[in-house]
Amino acid sequence: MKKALITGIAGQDGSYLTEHLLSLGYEVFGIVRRHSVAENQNHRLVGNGTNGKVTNFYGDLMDYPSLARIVSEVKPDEIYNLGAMSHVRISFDMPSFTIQTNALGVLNMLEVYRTTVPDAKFYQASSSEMFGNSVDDDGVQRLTTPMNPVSPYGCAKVMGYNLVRHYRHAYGLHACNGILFNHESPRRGSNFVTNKVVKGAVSIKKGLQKNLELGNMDSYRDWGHSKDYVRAMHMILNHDTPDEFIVATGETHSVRNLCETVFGKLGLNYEDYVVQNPKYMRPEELKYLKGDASKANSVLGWQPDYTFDTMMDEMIEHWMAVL
Ligand code: G4F
Repeated sequence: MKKALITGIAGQDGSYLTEHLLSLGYEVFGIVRRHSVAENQNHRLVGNGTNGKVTNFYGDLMDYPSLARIVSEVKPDEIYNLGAMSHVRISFDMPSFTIQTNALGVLNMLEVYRTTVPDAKFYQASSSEMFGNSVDDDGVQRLTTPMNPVSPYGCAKVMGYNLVRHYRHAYGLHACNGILFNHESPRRGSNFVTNKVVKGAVSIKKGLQKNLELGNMDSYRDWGHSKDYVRAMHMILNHDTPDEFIVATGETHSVRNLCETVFGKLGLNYEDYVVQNPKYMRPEELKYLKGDASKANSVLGWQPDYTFDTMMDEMIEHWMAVL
């Protein structure tokens, strides 16, 4: 039985990855940060079939002793470093914490990995936010597109990405980067735009809310489903050679189009309800993302199951049931 250790196991991707790895017969271990509301620590892992099947430890990417203790105890075959401060706008409010967690935290994990279980495999959750406003002439970001991050989050992720490559080359480690474009699901935090729009539109439909306040409506994102993307993580890590891969749908939608689609599916016109609030604008905005996942498609055989439409249907169905 292979052992996988997941940092950030309590997040959207951590919870779907746990389910995927359990279905493949892995023994799964996770690291969770202490939260003052005990129930909030692992609510995504409760009631989805993983109860009692996962061993979680308290730890933190900034707490080297906790990482060293957990890795020596578990001796994982695979490490998935998904832990991060994942909200781009909030990274402008907490730049130092973001850099510490998303850059130095990667360094801490890599050091523990190198010195404790160097024969294991290491996956780093790299991000399309690293590209910033770089885009090739044909309107696509690919592995050769320069990285020009436009947020503390993006800057930190570039450092993590480079550290992983450096550790691979310097120490011969099986350390990989998955550059994942935006990926969503009903488990997405409701302060990210997809779930915020879906939850808001369903609340309006049910008469629970009058309007929805958003920031920039004219940015574009390449939105896939987290369930599809965690499958790619496992494929990336289990490819013969450690490498970099982009995971994306190759389709882009504006936030405005997201609103139009979601409100439209509920028989509403978004223009009647959506208002802009400068509070949700960013000091510098990443305007456009559309990824080229052709290497993941051809080398790994990865393909998404969800489309933008089926993902939105699933998210709407979720909030219709919850609210
Ligand atoms: O949903 P978002 O907050 O996602 P963002 O910033 O693209 O970051 C996500 O994807 C990255 C991959 O590229 C990940 F690395 C990162 O961890 C995270 O998962 O915002 C998407 C777009 C932005 O352009 C934002 O300005 O939606 C725009 N937006 C407009 N109104 C809003 C809002 N975003 C949020 N969160 N809230 C709003 O009210």
